[in-house]
Amino acid sequence: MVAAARQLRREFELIQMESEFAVEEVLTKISILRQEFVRLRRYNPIEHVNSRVKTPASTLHKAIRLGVDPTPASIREGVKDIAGVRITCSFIADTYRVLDALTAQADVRVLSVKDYIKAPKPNGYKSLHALVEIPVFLSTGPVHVPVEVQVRTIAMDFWASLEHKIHYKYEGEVPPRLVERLTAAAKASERLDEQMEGLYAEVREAREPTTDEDEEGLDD
Ligand code: 0O2
Repeated sequence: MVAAARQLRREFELIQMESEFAVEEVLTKISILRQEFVRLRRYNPIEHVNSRVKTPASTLHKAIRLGVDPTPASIREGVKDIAGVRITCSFIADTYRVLDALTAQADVRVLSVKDYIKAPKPNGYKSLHALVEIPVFLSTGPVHVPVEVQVRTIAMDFWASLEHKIHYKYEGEVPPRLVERLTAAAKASERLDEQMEGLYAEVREAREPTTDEDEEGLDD
């Protein structure tokens, strides 16, 4: 009994450890892409990057919510977002640009892509989600670990983090007046993104870069 419990704990620790390594791999990839953009194109499309690995308790909670058997084997099969990386970009065009550059890499296997920018969730949530699989090289050989990558603009991120707080505060039962105001705020953030992108395009045109490599960043 004790041996079985120890074995179970070890397997959960392994899932946790592999997820942490996979996050490190993705963060390295993003850092390299960011540096390449800055050094060769003098443009930084990435504002900031966050990552997290779900705790075993939160993973179990998610497994139960999804109806996945709370065993290590079933969790590996059924809970794909234990590792998560969120990239916040300046402009909408950058979100697609960055995700394309990341998912085009030979060792990144794309399992699914959800475009909540083109098709926002009914509550107004916008973001690009890609579920990718990354090889992590352990002493025992490679393991392929899923990572959920979310890419969004600063305005989308601002809205999502507030919505997340409200959602948790009301445990999912958000009062209709707040839902209404959140929907209005989502529309406002959409307009802000459009205005910022328009402004940026105008500044870029005024600077008249001749090639993609000549592109000038405003902030780097
Ligand atoms: P956390 O704490 O951020 O990890 P599922 O993965 O089954 O829960 P779904 O809809 O199939 O749900 O997956 P989807 O659409 O890819 O969304 C998964 C993650 O996107 C969520 O993870 C959130 O991080 C984010 N997300 C999705 N919808 C919303 C939303 O309406 N508001 C906000 N603020 N975030 C959202 P978790 O595991 O739910 O949470």
